[in-house]
Order: sequence, then C-alpha cells, then structure tokens
Amino acid sequence: MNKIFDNKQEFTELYRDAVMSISGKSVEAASDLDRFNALAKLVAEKARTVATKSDARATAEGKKRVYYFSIEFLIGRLLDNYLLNFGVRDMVAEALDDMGFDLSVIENQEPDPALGNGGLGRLAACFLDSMAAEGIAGYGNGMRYRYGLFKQEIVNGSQVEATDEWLTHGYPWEVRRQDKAVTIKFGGHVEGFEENGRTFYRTVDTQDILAVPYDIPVVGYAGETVNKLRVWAAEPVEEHFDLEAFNRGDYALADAERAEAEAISAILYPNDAGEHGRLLRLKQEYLFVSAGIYSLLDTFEKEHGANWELLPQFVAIHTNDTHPAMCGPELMRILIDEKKLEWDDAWNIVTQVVSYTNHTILPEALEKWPIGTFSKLLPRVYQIIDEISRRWHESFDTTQEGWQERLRQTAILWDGEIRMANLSVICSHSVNGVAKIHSDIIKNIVLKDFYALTPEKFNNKTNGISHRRFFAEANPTYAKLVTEAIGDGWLKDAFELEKLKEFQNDTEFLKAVGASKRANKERLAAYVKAETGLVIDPNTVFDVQVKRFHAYKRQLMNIMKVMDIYNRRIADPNFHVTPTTFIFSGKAASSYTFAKETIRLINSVADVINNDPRVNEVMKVCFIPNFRVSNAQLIYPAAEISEQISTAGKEASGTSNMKLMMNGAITLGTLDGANIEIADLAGRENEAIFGLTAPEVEQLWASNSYFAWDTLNGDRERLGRVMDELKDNTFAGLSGNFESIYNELMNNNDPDLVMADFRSYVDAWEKLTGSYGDQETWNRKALLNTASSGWFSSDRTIREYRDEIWHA
Ligand code: RUG
Repeated sequence: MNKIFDNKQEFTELYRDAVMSISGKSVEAASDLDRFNALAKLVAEKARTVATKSDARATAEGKKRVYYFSIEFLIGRLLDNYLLNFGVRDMVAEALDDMGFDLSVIENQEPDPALGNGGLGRLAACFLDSMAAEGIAGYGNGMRYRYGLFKQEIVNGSQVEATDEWLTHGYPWEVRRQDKAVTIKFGGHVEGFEENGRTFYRTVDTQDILAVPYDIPVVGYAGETVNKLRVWAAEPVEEHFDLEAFNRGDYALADAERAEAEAISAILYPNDAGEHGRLLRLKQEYLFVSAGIYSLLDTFEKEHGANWELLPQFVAIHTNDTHPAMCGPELMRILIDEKKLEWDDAWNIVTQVVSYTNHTILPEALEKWPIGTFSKLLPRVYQIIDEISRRWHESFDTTQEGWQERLRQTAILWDGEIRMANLSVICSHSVNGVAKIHSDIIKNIVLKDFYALTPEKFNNKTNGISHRRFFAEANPTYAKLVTEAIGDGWLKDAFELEKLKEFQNDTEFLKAVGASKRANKERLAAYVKAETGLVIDPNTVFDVQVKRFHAYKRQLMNIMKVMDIYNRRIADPNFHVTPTTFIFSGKAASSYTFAKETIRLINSVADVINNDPRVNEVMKVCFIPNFRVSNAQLIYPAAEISEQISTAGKEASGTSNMKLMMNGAITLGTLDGANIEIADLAGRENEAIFGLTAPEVEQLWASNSYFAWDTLNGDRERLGRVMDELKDNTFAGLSGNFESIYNELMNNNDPDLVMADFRSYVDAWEKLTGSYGDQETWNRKALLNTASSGWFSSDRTIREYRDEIWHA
C-alpha cells in the first residue's frame, strides 16, 4: 500500500497548511467547503506526484497505453474513494476527528459531477478505477461539460429540469493543461495538393475551435498506479473581443465568438430534437475524438518516434459505444493526410488499434447522422468514411448467394445516413457486448451479417462495477463485518468474497448481516426525510428500483403492481401485505414524455397511498429526486429487493443489478441482461425470477399472437382495474389523469409487454415478500448474493478486456 501520509501528525500539519493556503484561515475558522477544497487539493497533489511516477514507469517498461474514449464519465465524488485507495481513510478520519471535524461532512461538500446519463457513463468510470487498480496504463478521454446532466426536481409530482452547476465552487481535482490544447477544424472545404509526386488533401477555410484539456487523476487501489482522465473543453482559438460593440453596450455581441465556441462543451447531451442541438452533439463527438487522438499520437511520438507501424504494439483505442465512432476515420485522416502514410498501411494500423463496445440493441439508440449535415461539418472525415464504405462494398464476393442483403445490412452509408454502429464494427478488430445474452443477440440478430463475415471479431465482456466504491465505501457497516470475517483481501481481489459462504449457517453472523442492513435503512430513511420530508419505516421491506426511466425498464409495471396491491388491500383489509416501502429514483430524458409521465404517475400514486391511513401501516411509496452517484451510494446498501424487471432481451446488461446484489439485495427480475448471470452465480433459489424469457418474447412477436386487449379482458378484475385507474381520477389529485400512458399501452399493443408480465410479476413479488418473516433465511440469501458477487467486480471485466482485446 502506497500511503500518502505516514501518520496522523504529518497529515495534520500538511492539512492545516493547506487550509491556510487556500482560504487564508485556520482550519477552525474555515468553512466546510474550504476544508473540503484543502483536503482534496492535498490528496490531488499527492496523486499527481504518483501519476508522474506511473507515467515514467509506463515509458520505461514500454507499456502499451490504453485510451478509453467515452462521451460520458460518471465519476462520482472522488475524495472518499481516493483516501480509501491510498489506504489512509481511517487515519484521516481520526485526525480530523481529533481536530473536531467529521470527514463525512467535509466529503459532502464535494460536487458530484453529472458528466453522464446512467449505466454507460458509470461503467466508464468503474473501468478507469479498475484499470488503475490493475496497473494498466489506461486513460479516459472525454468531454468537460460546463453543465452536467440536469438536476431533477419534483414539482407537483412532475420532473422539472434545472441546470447542474457543478463548477460553481471550482473543482479541486482538475488541472487545466493549456500547453496541451489542440486546434479542431470544422467546416471549410477539401483541397488537394501535390507533394513528391503524390496527391494529399487538406481542409481550408475552416472554423477553428480550441480544445483545452483538463486532467483529473485516477487513483488505483493501493496507490501504486495513478492514471488520468482527460476531459476537453471548447474555447475560441483566439480572443476576438469586440471593443466597439462593448462600448456601444452590445455586450453579447462583444463576446459572441467565445460564446459560440464554448457552446460545444456547455452541456451534456444537448436536446437532440432539433437540427441545432444535433449539430452541437456532432461537434462534441468530433472534438473529443480528434483532440484525444492528437494527444495520444503526441505521447506515442515522444516515446517511439514517427514509427507509426508500431502503433498497434503500444496503443489501444477503445470506443465506448458509437459516440466516439469517428476514432477510426479520424486516425485514418491524420495518418494519411498529415503523417503521409499510404491508405493500406494506415488501414492496417487503424484496424489493429481500434476496438468497440456495443451497449444497446434498441434501434433508436444506434446512432445515425444525415450525410448532408455530416459532410458539411466534417468534409474530409466524410470523404474518408466514403472511401471506407466504397472499399467495403468492393470487398463483397458477388458470386455468393445473398450478398446484396448482407451488404444492405452492413453498409455504412444508407438512405442518406451514416450508420455509426456499422462504421464502428468495420473499423474495429474487436466488437463486444456487455452481458452473455446481449453478446449472443448481437451475434445472432443485430449484427448477424457482420458475425457471419468475421466471427473472430465478436466477443462478450460482461460488465462489472467498482466493488470498492459501491461496497467498501458505500456500505461501511457491512464491509467491516466482511473484513472481520474473511480479512481485507477482498478489496484487492473481489473473488475472495466467496469465503463468506462459510458463514451461511452461522446464526450470529446472519443476524449481524441483518443488523447492518437495518443500519443502512435507517441512514437512507434519514436522507429521505431530509430531502423530501417523507417518513419511511426501516421495519418495512425496502423494495428498490433505481435507474434511468425508460419504457423497457418498466418502472410502469412496478407502480402498477403497487396500485394492484393497494386496491386489494382496500377491498379486503385482511389481505396480507408484507409491510413494504417502494422506493424509486431516476431521471427521464427531458424530451421523453412517456418516461416523464411514469414519474408523475409514481408520485401521484405516492401522494394517495402515503396519505391513506387504511394502508399506511403496510405500504409507502417513495420517489427520491435527483438520482446520482452520491445518493446511489446510500440507496444500494439499504435495498432488500432489487427490481430488475426489463422486458427480456432489451436491457443489454444493467449494472445496478450488480451493485444491489453485492450489497445483499435479492433480485426480483426477468431473465434479461446480466440478471441471468446473477441468477446463475448466486443460484436461482436465492433470487426471484419471473416473466417471459427473451426467446418467448421473440416468439410472441414473430407469431403475431399477442393481443394486449385479450390480456386486459382476461384479467378485468385486477389488471383492468389498474388500467382504468389511469383515467378515472383515482390518482389524479396531484396533477391530473394518465390517459397518455393508457393510450400508449392500448393503442400500441403494449410494446414492452407490461400487461403480459403483470400477473407473474405480482405473484413473484408476493411470494418473495411472503418469505420476509423468516429473517434467518432471508439474511442467508442476502449473504449468498454478496458472496457470489465477486465476479461482477469491474477488476475482472478489465482483466478480460486487457487480455482478450487490448493485449496490454
Ligand atoms: O442500457 C445499457 C445498460 O444495459 C448497460 O448496463 C450500460 C453499460 O453497458 O449501458 C446502457 N446504455 C446503453 N447506455 N446507453 C446506451 C446506448 O447508448
């Protein structure tokens, strides 16, 4: 363990100085924010010192460097994590306590940067953590959005979006690297020129933007390796402040150029409904791709000279989904136009360096760009894509039967659009899905024509999570219990959690597991009370569904279950309900009406149920606003039921399922995404599996044999009642009825099979909660979930990427 402070005394002296230097005050007189900034600055400085050594070691050892390109990095708060990874968390807490301060209060001052939407962005952050823990020279490359994903407020039950101003008080972890800024060229036109008898191309009359990097240290567990996350901000190349306009009082015009440039990195995922927003998104994608590639080539050239043929030996570029799909064409452009390589040599390099992860099979989430928009913004990149596409067509063996259909499916340019997933596959040497079932669906359905052509490219890498952040850090009471039982080796090697199986029949240990869950429930209840005013009872089952809102994730089915149980209890006060708190949290995209209506429905049902004394003893509904990494770390440890109820075949993997499993929640889920692997590892008997399977769903649609109306008519009493209540004012008190949800289901034949799975879901829930009374058995299941969860550490996932994709 590379401890950054030798002892309490050394830390205390350094810390007092740090507070004085940033605030000009003694630690006693400073504010909590000052105390946080000083501590973060101190740790960041130490981290940067280690980073310099890690970097020098990578150079000396000729290590291959891995660049993880992602438009999202949902890193969460860093201070606690870095104290833990440097092995000084307890010592720092004690030293602060001696000075009269509480570490957790100081940590709560840290902004929680929302530089991502959900699973994809958090996965990228977990991967950074694990790359550093595994000693890989691995770097994140992304965007520094001035405003992260919106802050969610709930007003009259509805989601209202507010700006996420995470940089207001500065961000002590980042360092601006003006010296590494890169000029990015947009627009203009391509012209050819002759040099040594060869024709080369360049883009002229461009609008240039400066991409300025900010580096954030990534501290690996044990503190031996510190890597970095480099995020790019857009700025004007030169200041063109219009003094005349300013003196006229036209301030906006005076600084118009800066505003225009900065807009590119202003916000995560600008609303892509209109052409304007989409164009901004495309600019973002190109900016972080181009700047990232220039930056990594610069490092390569310093280490290995202009020996570009060595690039595959020393560099891996991983593209997280299709947002960085331009990595292939942009690297081609630079190698051909600027490094003067021949096409075939450049292509050989690119296709050995670039790899791609697919995260979704939903057609609407597979990116496509209109050729017109794209070629105007990036004319030379478009030419390269066009040439890749031409050569792809040429490579087809037209004597083979069915080649036309195969070409149609795999084409890059089609119907006036650029298909970014196809581009990614063609430019990559490896294509992976994120759970076994998802990788199989990719191979057999979504990308089956590519799979037929190059089966060797395709592989599975089931997702993972940082067990240190989401277990050790988030759940200190349980983690302490585990360490007392099996030692702390599991922090490094999560497979050691397996040793907990020895305690499955130890009554006292199981009681302690239950007690730790209880403490976490109390902690969450206090948070909920402070945030929303709602009082929830830690004696009830905490049933949790926390994730982005999306129709296929079926939060709707969950709240319909709550409505059904409510109806039955009201009809019959003797109907047994295991006292439960139904907890929801998550954001809906600002333009996604159905998802926003589902949030409004949950809050409206909550309003009725929470104020109905007839059911209050046995049920409460709780919506926790503004789901983000920091409150997720409070929610997962308190959960007893993990709701993973997506329509089978639609959730690529899911990762909250893993975090909840690790924290001892029992999965109530469909056989979808990584739920399947969870059930296999922990044993079906320790989860509650229900519903249609992916092949059954496929068969249902293929045979045209599902009729939502028939399902409704077959269950008028319960399902019919719930559906009627969407329109009959039962839950309209807060802000009206829910016709749009009703219509979406009934007019579109229940596209996510909510009604088809409704009864088996409610039955499974009743059976599961019915067993809650036997606490020993319940706690044993919880323990076996934790004990089986080591495989879901992102350390394991990263080792697979390292060995099978990056060869680093
Ligand atoms: O929806 C998927 C999740 O199933 C998955 O666990 C996560 C990480 O692999 O990625 C999510 N995802 C997919 N986020 N964005 C997309 C499509 O761009």
